[in-house]
Order: sequence, then structure tokens, then C-alpha cells
Amino acid sequence: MKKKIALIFGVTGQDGSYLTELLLKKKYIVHGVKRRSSLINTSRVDKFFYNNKQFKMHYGDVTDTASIFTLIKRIKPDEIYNLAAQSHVKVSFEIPLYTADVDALGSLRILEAIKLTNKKIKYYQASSSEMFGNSGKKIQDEKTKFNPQSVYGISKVFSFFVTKNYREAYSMYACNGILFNHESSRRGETFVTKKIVQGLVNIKKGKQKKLILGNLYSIRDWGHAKDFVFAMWKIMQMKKPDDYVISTNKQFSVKKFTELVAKKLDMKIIWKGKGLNEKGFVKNKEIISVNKKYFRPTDVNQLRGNFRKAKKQLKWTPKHDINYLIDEMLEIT
Ligand code: NAP
Ligand code: F7E
Repeated sequence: MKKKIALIFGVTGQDGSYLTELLLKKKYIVHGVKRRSSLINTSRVDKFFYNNKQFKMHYGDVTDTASIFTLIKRIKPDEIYNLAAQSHVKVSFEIPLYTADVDALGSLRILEAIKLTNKKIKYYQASSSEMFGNSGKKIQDEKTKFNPQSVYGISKVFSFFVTKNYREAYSMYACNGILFNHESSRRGETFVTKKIVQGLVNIKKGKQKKLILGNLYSIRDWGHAKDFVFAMWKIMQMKKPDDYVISTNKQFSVKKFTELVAKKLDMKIIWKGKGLNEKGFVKNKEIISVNKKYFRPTDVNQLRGNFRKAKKQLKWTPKHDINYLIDEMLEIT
């Protein structure tokens, strides 16, 4: 039987690396798109797949229409996963136009290339719970109205609708996974979970004095990236393309996540003060403080996803809980 061919935009990121691992296990031939950078930044994939003959990397960029067309024509993929993004919400306040170019127009460029090259190619869009923003609903599902709070979230809303539009207008297999926060030992260092784990481990080892955070009261639904890339693949194997919320339906504040990590490191945090003056002490030593530079002009207050549709139709449920997540992050940090 002919092996399936997948093309992954954003292969060098957290999800790209787990998705490559999964697809290679499923006997796909995997092609990944990497950007040119002055220093090599492919460590997330090199470590695991460098010698694998079923895995190939190509230079490209979702802001470069010609490279997208060339890759699709040359590789002739069965499935395209668009994971490419300027994925940091806070950074999207600092580079909004670039974020929109990559996160909104990038998806349209790929969809247009599929439409003009071969409409049978399946397309997965990495949509995000940031699209819900402050929705006014305690639990969000596929029917919840979007109210994004950043150019990142707004760009993802554009991509969500353009994916749906190409599905409906051109009968393409184009689908959205609306993924809530998912983390792992391979998470980028500036996302809050990794920053907390790395910071507290360094403090414990005496390599760092303090962990400086932003909004401690922000609440997220955190899952494990391994489970979430499995959902991406499942979404692409359905008879009909559709959109699915992928989440854990459990939520924790940034403060609670910090306490859970500290507890596993035998550090008991005593909190004192309020607002920007709130501080965390361990054995009377100040190890955590708050700085407004880590706050966003507008933040998403709380997220909790209802994955009932995915459970029913994809037969998907998350396998790893927050304890597993923190243990794995601690083990590999
Ligand atoms: P990530 O670690 O930041 O990876 C993003 C990937 O996109 C990297 O490979 C990056 O390349 C690539 N990229 C950035 N700009 C690009 C461009 N112009 N052209 C081509 N590639 C480009 O993000 P992630 O956590 O794996 O997330 C994967 C996708 O899911 C993203 O679209 C993200 O927005 C979305 N998402 C993530 C979460 C989450 O909690 N992780 C939740 C919902 C949705 P470099 O390595 O060169 O930077
Ligand atoms: O922030 C608060 C911050 O940057 C989580 C991306 O993968 O998930 C991710 O976006 C919360 C926010 O992730 C710090 O204000 C407090 O409320 O880890 P984060 P995010 O913004 O939720 C969504 C679903 C995506 O789609 C994105 O691509 O934590 N927070 N103190 C902090 N956040 C950071 N980064 N750093 C702090 O010091």
C-alpha cells in the first residue's frame, strides 16, 4: 500500500515535533517546513528524527506564497498540517502586523495553494482557544461566540473562518482543531508553564534567585501536547471535515500551577501582599514577585473547554493530566 505523505508547516515547534513522531509511527512519509535562521533552531526535530529516511525538511515560510506553491507541487502531500504561527500572545501586542501576516494570511496562502494545485489535499488549521477570548461563558465549546483579546486571537479567528469558507465554498477537506493550552517538556521557555518549571528548578538548584511573573490569577485549561497532536490526526481521518474543541475540561490559575510545581520540589510557598506587590516566600526567602511588564494590555481571564463533540465523534479523550504534565516537565528540565 502507498504510504501517506504529510506536509507540516511549523514542524520545528512543540506540536510539530510531537506530530512528526506520531505520523512516523503511523508509517507516513513526513515533510517539514523550516525557516531560515542565523543559528540552527531545529533541535526539537533533529534529536528525534535526524536519521529517519521517512522524514525530510525543506526551507519555506508561510509569508512566502511562491515557496508554499513549490513545496505542495513538489511533495504532493495527502495531508497538510498548518501549525506555523507567531504563537506568543503577548508578543502579538508588540509585532501585530507580522503576527497577522503569518497567523491570518499564512493560512489563506496555504488554502489558496491547495485550491489551485489539488483540492483533494486535506488541510488542518491550528485554531486556538484564544479565539474565545473573554466570551462571557464559563465553559467554551464549538458553539461559543468568539471575543478575542489580542491580534493573535483575532488572526486565528480569520484563519478559522477562512478554513470553514474554503470547506464550504470549494468542497475542500479543511478542518479546525480549536485547541486549548497544551504544554510539555518541549514547550518554548517564554510560555508560563515552562517559565515556572524552569524558574523553580533553577531556584532550587541555587542557579536563579527569583521567578518574576505577570497575572497570577489568569486561569487556563492545560493539557499535554502528546494527546493534542493525536486529536489533530484523528480530525484529519474523519469521513467529513469539521471543527472540534480539544481540551481537558479542567482549569487552574497560574498561581495554583506555581504551587503544584513548587510542592513537587518540596518547596512550600507562603504568599504575602496584593496586586503588583504580591510575593511568594519559601522559608522566609522571597523567590517570586510580580512585574507589570509580563501583563498584557488585555488578557483572557479564564478558559475551560468542553470536548464532548471530540469524545463522541473522534472517540478522543485526554490521557495525561496536570500531574503527569508537571512530572514530565520536571524530569526533562
Ligand atoms: P510553537 O512552538 O511556537 O511553533 C510554531 C511553529 O511555527 C515553529 O515551527 C515556527 O518556526 C513556525 N513558524 C513561525 N512563523 C513561521 C513562518 N512565517 N513560516 C513558517 N513557519 C513559521 O507553537 P506550538 O505550541 O507548537 O503551536 C503550534 C500551532 O498551534 C501554532 O499555530 C499555535 O498558534 C497553535 N496553538 C497552540 C496552542 C498551544 O497551547 N501550544 C494552543 C492552540 C493553538 P521557528 O521554530 O522557526 O520559530
Ligand atoms: O500565558 C499568564 C498570561 O503565554 C498563559 C499559546 O500557546 O495558549 C498559549 O497562549 C497565561 C496568560 O499562554 C506570565 O497573562 C502570567 O494569561 O503561557 P502563556 P497563552 O497566552 O494562554 C493558547 C491557547 C495559544 O493558542 C497560544 O499560541 O499566563 N502569565 N505570568 C504569564 N504568561 C507568560 N507567558 N509569562 C509570564 O510571566
